Amino acid sequence: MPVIEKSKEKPQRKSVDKSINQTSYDSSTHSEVEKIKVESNYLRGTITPSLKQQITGAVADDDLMLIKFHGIYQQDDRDIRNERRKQKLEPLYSFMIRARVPGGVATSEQYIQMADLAINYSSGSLRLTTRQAYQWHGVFKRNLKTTIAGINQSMLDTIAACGDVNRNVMSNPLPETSRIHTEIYEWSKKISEHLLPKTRAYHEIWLDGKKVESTQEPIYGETYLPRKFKTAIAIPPYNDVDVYANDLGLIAIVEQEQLIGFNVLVGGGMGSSHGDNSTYPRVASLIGFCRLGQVLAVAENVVKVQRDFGNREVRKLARLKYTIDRLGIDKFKNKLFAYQGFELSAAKLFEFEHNADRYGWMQDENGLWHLTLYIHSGRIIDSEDKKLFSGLLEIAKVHGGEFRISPNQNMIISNIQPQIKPKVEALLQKYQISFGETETPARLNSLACVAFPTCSLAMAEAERYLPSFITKLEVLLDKYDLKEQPINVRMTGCPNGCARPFLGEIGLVGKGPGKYNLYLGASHTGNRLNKLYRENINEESILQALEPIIKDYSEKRKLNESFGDFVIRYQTIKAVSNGLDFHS
Ligand code: SRM
Ligand code: SF4
Repeated sequence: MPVIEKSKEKPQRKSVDKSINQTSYDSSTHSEVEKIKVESNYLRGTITPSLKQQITGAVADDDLMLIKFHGIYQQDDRDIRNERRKQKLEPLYSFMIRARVPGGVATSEQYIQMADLAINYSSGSLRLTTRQAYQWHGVFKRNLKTTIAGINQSMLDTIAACGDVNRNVMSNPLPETSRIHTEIYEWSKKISEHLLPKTRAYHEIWLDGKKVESTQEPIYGETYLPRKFKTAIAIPPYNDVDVYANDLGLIAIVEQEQLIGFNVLVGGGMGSSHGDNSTYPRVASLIGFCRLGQVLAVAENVVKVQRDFGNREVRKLARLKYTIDRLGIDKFKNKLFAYQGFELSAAKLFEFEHNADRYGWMQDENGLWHLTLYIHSGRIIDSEDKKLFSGLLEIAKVHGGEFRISPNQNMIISNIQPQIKPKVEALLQKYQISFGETETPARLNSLACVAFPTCSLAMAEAERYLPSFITKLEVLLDKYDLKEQPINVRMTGCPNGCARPFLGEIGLVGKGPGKYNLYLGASHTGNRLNKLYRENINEESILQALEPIIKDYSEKRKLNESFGDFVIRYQTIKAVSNGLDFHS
């Protein structure tokens, strides 16, 4: 069934209400982070002296927040944290760097440069993220500037890859219909550029750029946004970007093979805190349709409404989803229309099939080849049985096309000329890299966040645990003749939701070491949240809880009924159509 929500309003111009800018800092109510931002001189803070300070591997406390805007997180190796504490050593600090890669697209040349930086300055691996970005883990403070400069030399950057600004703009990575895909990719770049912070701090600090005294931030102002902001563009029928999990989601509308505009979704997000029902995941609300010429204005003004009405007192309630639920969707729309000076028209019909990736070889309408490789949790690393890091680097040297990251942490070797295809195939064989043809759909559809040892917020394992959990799940699925059934499993080490676990047909969210909350009932298309089924249970109990449901699914499902839809129809769990019902 097509998903549709019609807007009742007719498009008409409105004037902007000039009295609605509430960005100024209020020390009596605003959070400490707001103070750091406002006093940072547009994200400069004391980062430069912090980098020079040799007595510690860390940066100054206030700079911890500011370096995120430059695409950098300070971390420490949690596997050895206690040991170092016992030895009275400071934690082994290092930094995670995240590149901004709109649409996840990099040329082969850029890929080679990024792999070289991984070899020279980080842990020797690259991490593909759930938002189509590259991450380097384990970069020491002394190597930060060189690594950032290297990323910039490859014509990529790390600006706004994190922080209270618009992050990497995602778009559908597989260029099946290459012309439409190219257009969408261009939009993801344009939106990303349009919403970049304008401060020159990044260039001054990391690239030794000339100091500029006055900085203007016409979109963000000096306090930037109350919280992170995320944008994605989906091209139906594929929702591989998980468009409903974004603050701003755009759904490409193609009529008679022409891209005519976008349906607009607002207020998606995954993050929540265990035991705090004021926080919840939310799927974004569909508020209308905009033409191509309007999309930058829509993106800018959704950001501006959030800038002015988002919660600056309590950070955990600061995302756009809470702003919208606090204001009410109609009031939010009215404000948006007033800011942008026009209304959206009624949303157009669209339909999604699923939110997973399509693996293997695909030839586009221009005769170019694209290969989607399954990469476990996006970790590009050499292991005993698979030389993934070395193999991809060698492929990049012969291929001359592109590497595209999928929002499901996989890699697409893209735009391969027909005459190069045999060379790529030979290298895949040489380095024992399969594209997933030997894996079950359950494994291919699974996602795990980074969690231990680098993530400071992890409560349980995810990336390191998922493979063995899936092996056990596969045994269960096999027992009930479901081994070929695509069920998407999403696991995270905490409820922040980095692998979008609340959109998993089976969601596992870390509660403590070896313990997870089990969630069931999300749709296979990414437009319905799951719900808590069992709390704080270990592997044995998870499998025990799942077995009777899997058995029923095997025996009683309708033709083509997904696991997520079955557990709702079979009343194993209540459907959650609205984030506010997540805990009820
Ligand atoms: Fe995330 C924080 C990793 C996608 C929601 N996320 C973190 C940090 C930086 C931990 C921290 O703040 O110290 C993690 C670093 C771990 C590490 O060692 O690399 C981290 N998030 C990731 C990545 C790498 C997970 C992955 O396995 O790929 C993803 C990087 C995406 C990117 O390229 O930008 C990643 N994070 C997400 C997503 C998925 C998405 O955006 O589609 C979400 C849920 C969507 C959303 O934002 O609501 C997500 N991350 C969070 C949150 C909760 C935000 C909230 O609204 O409550 C945090 C914690 C925070 O911001 O305070 C967080
Ligand atoms: Fe870390 Fe939690 Fe995100 Fe996993 S979900 S990467 S544990 S913040």
